[in-house]
Amino acid sequence: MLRYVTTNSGKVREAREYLDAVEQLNYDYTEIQAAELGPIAVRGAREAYRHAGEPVLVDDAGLFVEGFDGFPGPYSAFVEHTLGIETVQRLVAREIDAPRRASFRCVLAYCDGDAFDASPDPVDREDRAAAAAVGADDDADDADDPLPVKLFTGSVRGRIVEPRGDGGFGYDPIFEHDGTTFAEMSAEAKNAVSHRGRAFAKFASWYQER
Ligand code: ITT
Ligand code: NA
Repeated sequence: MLRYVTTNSGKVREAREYLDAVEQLNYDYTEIQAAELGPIAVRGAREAYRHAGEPVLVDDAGLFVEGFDGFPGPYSAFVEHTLGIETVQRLVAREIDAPRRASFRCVLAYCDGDAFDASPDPVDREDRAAAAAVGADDDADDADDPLPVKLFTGSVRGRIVEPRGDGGFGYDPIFEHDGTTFAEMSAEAKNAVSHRGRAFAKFASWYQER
């Protein structure tokens, strides 16, 4: 049984479209402080696997505002809970000129205790490049942890706008993609273009083979 390790039920709703068998494991693994999502997800997946003793999938995501050099990025959850998304939107509106570009990124980290086939498939190649981009290889202080973790990534570009819509979760009301905020989209429409949808589409096809 695959455990999707998250405290966020919004993530679980979206994952269900790709994996109907997925079971949420509401476990708050340690999130290390890092400038990128990759090392946070890798460390989290190892800790969650050691905790659960069965296959786990960890999802680390964030909102990266271009004009703020990627902030809040890996600190998105902390910033959502301290400032709130409306304050983030007002700060962006005050400090950054339109079009106020931003992107959502998602890193899925899978661990089942076994090693992975090294033969590169197309998804592998794409994700290895993306994993390098999210800094998954820079994690010097646990480079000697032998537990293998496989990463799948997804991202989507958009812009920060005044809040609209009441679907989705987190920063969805202030993130507009092609004229529609993520909170104005159905879960299916969001999945079709979102960071998480893209990462899950890759993960699901790989996982079905495994
Ligand atoms: P877990 O770590 O337990 O999975 P979390 O909500 O803390 O849950 P993250 O650490 O990945 O998740 O933090 C991601 C932050 O970015 C958090 O504030 C989310 O609300 C937000 N976020 C992630 N994916 C999002 C999405 O698809 N739409 C809107 N906001 C999102
Ligand atoms: Na978290």
